[in-house]
Amino acid sequence: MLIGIIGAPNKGKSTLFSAITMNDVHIADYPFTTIDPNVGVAYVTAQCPHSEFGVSCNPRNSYCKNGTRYVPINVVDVAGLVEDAHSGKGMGNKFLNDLSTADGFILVIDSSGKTDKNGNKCTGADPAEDIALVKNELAEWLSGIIERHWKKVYMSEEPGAELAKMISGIGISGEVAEKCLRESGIRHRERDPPKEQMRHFAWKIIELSKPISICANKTDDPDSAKNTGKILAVSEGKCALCSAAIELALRKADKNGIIDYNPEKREFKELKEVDEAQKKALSYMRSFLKSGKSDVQGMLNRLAFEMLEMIVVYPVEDENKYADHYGNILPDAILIKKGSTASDLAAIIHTDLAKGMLYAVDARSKRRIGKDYMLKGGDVIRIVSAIR
Ligand SMILES: Nc1nc2c(ncn2[C@@H]2O[C@H](COP(=O)(O)OP(=O)(O)O)[C@@H](O)[C@H]2O)c(=O)[nH]1
Ligand SMILES: [Mg+2]
Repeated sequence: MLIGIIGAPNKGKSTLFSAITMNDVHIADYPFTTIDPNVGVAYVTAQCPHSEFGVSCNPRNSYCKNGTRYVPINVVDVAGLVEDAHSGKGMGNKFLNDLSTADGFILVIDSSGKTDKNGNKCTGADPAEDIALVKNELAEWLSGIIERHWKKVYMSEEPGAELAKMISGIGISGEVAEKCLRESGIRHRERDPPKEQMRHFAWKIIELSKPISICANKTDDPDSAKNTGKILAVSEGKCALCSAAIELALRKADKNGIIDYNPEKREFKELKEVDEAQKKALSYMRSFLKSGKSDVQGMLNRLAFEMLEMIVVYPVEDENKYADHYGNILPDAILIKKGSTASDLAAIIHTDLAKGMLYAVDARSKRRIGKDYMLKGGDVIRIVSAIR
């Protein structure tokens, strides 16, 4: 799973990226600091079944802390998207194209209203306008791609299938593409559809294929409070408040062994004696977390589990020990689309495992389940296959 962090310059994308990946990327105060897309690993959280089974786990592809399993996802931090990026302004189309492989987006906006749409310092900007700007750029970008290849589509007997092929990187089916075409009022065999309809069509495709979570950043700024109401109203519940700067400070303090930070519960324990200044900073951050003005982990989890409809399952090779054949207990946590079956899980683990699959076993009930068993979040599953 790949999440793209998008937004205009200076909204805090790299700070957020740095916080959730704890990678050191260049964070600075001027546009276009990020020259190459940065890809890093962040985590979504799920309850680890180890405590339920009364065992201790040995994770391999993820990690477990205080009963919570941290499951990796990929994140890409992209250079600021400015108005008219689709026509080559700023870093232009290269970045938009880099994003086509993302499954979903986090759109970072500056809730303090102290940066304008180009990322320059100002006062009283309307952060909600940033949302419209970025959405517009995404729609223009995709409709540009479609327009360039439109001839093939309108010549085709199956325009939906042709479209799906053309934008296959976006992961949309022929039927859905056809439905979007109809809803945008574009007629079959239309040689030159009006621009507005094309843009509408492109936006529908993005909405269906790439969920966007709005990240109202810089909520630590006192001016933020007067804008958050409007931001929440225009983002249809798909919005999280965030202070990337405070999240980064907390995760750094955790990494340096000063605190034990639980990003899911938004609380921390102090581990070391600290000086007066640090004490003050920690006490400020504690009350900030309590105020509910930042929920970075919640944002990542909602994007993965609600908007992208993923679940976490735990494949094992021994349903009695919950282990792989080396004896590692609950080694892997796999993110898989809701609605997937036991045989879909087998295919993710290994093509041979899926080819020779006979049945599966639910490690909780120890019962045999069919290949078409629909997986539930938290399932611990053994795949039994004639080929290993
Ligand atoms: N007050 C405050 N400033 C922030 C926050 N996040 C980022 N910034 C500042 O905003 C500026 C731009 O941040 P950066 O992450 O480079 O933005 P990008 O251009 O969107 O990647 C820097 O001066 C950051 O320190 C935040 O949560 N609160
Ligand atoms: Mg940046």
